[in-house]
This record gives sequence, C-alpha cells and structure tokens, in this order.
Amino acid sequence: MFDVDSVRRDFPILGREINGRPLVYLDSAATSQKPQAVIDSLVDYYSRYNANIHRGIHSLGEEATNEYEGVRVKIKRFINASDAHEVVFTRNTTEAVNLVATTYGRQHVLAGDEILLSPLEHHSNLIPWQILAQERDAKLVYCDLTEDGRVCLESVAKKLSKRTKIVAMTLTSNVLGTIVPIKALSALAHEVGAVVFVDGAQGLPHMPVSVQDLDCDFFAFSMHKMLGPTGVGVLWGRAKLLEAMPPYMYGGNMISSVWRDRVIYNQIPWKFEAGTPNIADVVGSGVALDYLVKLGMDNVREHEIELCNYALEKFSAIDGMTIYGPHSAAHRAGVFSFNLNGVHAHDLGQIVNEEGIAIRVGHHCCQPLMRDLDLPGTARASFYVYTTKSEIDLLITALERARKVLGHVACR
Ligand code: ALA
Repeated sequence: MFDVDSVRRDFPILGREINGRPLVYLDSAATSQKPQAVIDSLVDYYSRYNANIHRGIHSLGEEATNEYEGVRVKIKRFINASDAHEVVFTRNTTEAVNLVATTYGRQHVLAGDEILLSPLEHHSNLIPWQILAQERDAKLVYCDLTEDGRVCLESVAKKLSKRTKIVAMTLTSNVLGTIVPIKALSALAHEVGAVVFVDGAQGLPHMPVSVQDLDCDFFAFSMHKMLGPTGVGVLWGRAKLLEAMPPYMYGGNMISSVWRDRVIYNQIPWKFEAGTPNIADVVGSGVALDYLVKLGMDNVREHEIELCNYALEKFSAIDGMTIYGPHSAAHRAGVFSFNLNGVHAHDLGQIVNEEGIAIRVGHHCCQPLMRDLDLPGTARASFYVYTTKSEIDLLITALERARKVLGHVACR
C-alpha cells in the first residue's frame, strides 16, 4: 500500500483553505485533483515542444508527435489492450459514447432491434442510445437492479435476445458506487451476438482493468477523473469493429488521400481523430498514468476498499442517514450517495462547504435512477487516492452540525 500522506503532498490544491478551513475534497467522482507532475507537464509542453502533430518534419513537431503517440501506448498497457491502434482519443467519455452510437450504432441497429442498459446509467451513456433507438425505431430495454443497487445478472440473461444488438453499461455507478460484473455480462451478451459497450469513466480510475479479460467490445473513459487534465477522453474498441466503422467527424488528420470529389480515410485510430487534437492534455494524461502505475492500481483499489469499509461503518452509525447502493466494499467503489433525514441535499452541500468540505448534491446526471429511487436528489461524497479516514470523520462532524443548524430532530 502507498503512504497517503506522501501522496497528498503531491497535490498542491490540497494545501488550500476554503472558508478558513483546510480543503476536504470529497468530489473526485466529478473530477479528480491533479498531482504537481501533471501540472508541470503542461507548462513543460508549452515551454519546450509545443507544435502540431503528424504534420511536419521539424524537430518540435516530431517531439510533440512522439509524446502524443507515446501516451497512446501507455493507455494500451494501462487497460491491457492488444494493440495501441485500438486506442482513440476523444474529448471525454460522452464523446466516445456518441462516437459509437452514431457510427457502429447506425450501422447495426435496425427497426425492432434492442439496446440493453442498466438503470444505473449516467445521462451520457443513455441519451446517445435513446436518440439512436428513436432514429431506428429500436427499443431500449433495462435490466433490473437488486435491492441494494447491484445489476441483477439473472434479469440481464432474461432480457437478452437475438434482437439485442448492443449492451451498454457502466463499470461503476457514479451515484450508488455499484461495480458491475462486466466479464459475466460480456459472456451473456456474446451468447446472443450483442456487442458490449462499457462506460469506464467511474471504474477505471479506481481499479485494475484489462479490457481483454473483461472481454468487452468497447470501453470508454475520461482522463480528468484519474489525475489527468480535462479535455481528454479515450475510446478503446476491438480493431476489427473500429476498422469497419465509418468516421465520426471529417476533416484534417483523418484522411489518407483526398481528391476534389472523394476521400480515402486514414487507418485506425486516426480515422476517428479529425482536426488538431488536445496535444498538451494528452501529454499530461500520460504523466497521470505514470503516477497511477507507480502507485499500483491494486493498491489504489485496496486503499479504496479500506475507505469504503470505514465509511460504511461510520455512516451506518449516524441517526437518520440513508446510504444508497451496496453495503459491502466488495461490490462498490468509494462513491457514497446519501440523505440525512429531513435535510435537503442542497442545504447539506452548503453547510458542509462552510467547513471547507466539497461534496456534490443533486441528481448526478442520473435522473431516471433518481425517479426509480423516488428521490429528488442525494448528497454524494466520493474518494480517491488522496482521501483519508480523517476526512470522512470531518464530513461526519459537519453532517452532525448541519442537522443542528437546520433544526431537525434525528429519527430512524
Ligand atoms: N459524471 C460526473 C459526476 O458524476 C460529472 O459527478
């Protein structure tokens, strides 16, 4: 295991004070904080080798191209893909979902076909499929959840059929923290010939992932949730699927030859990377991956399990606090949605902010799930590699204060 205190020293923002209190950042599911090495890499890029890539033969252009393409190889290793050409850079996870829905989806989903989702999906892994289904007169089908918010595999098996063309599910819920058993899901989906698209945005930052072991067909994630800069997403896809898909956007870099009236597209992955990409932030993403590799993803998960066990024990002792999602660390990541009896989530967010504590409140871009739970919203505390048990204690103290300030009496 790594030393959390020493990790914290690498994150300059954690030295900040908010409202006269040391910052307690419990909103890493929204975006993670960045280590100094990532911040420095952006200044280094712009100070020493800023140039456009894949275009010129001058030294700066070559250096920038090598760094950019080098990050693709780092990603290939990080997710254990079989080939770096299967790694496509996008702006974020949302763009990766849209890319697959509008290319692979339009090619393969026809009238009467079905797309299977879970009720846990973030709007970004729902609306692109909703629009595709509307366009094609296809149907969205939802599997059931267990009482504690886990994906029920028996229900997945029942809802799959020869009509199912795509199964799109998150690896980890950004609301309930649920970890979805993707490997078992892939096996079931492949039996009926469906492809599996995994939204890895909340999962990959927190656990070791091998796309080959998960046996999924597409896997998307965002670097800003795993110590990297904003503006870099990744779509991994099996080469044979990516090769058969049309481009998503058209323009420079995605071509091999152009005539006045026709074009031959570039090979994968560049076929999907039209225009000048976000070079600096891709470079910074490589440094973020180096940082995580150094910590060890097994250790990252172990640290999170320890925090989850601690939080589950402490939160369950608070009168009137409802925790949503799995009550076992084995089935969840460090994302805790909760409500405190009689206190509106927005009021909670405001009161804890007065103590320097950052949490997210609201529907978390999961309105259908909130409707299923019959909730207007929740407060959410989310952890990462720099989170400590004493920060969880500070949150609990602030919640107790919130209850007093808002004048509500605790009741179970
Ligand atoms: N999807 C991010 C979250 O859950 C923004 O907060």
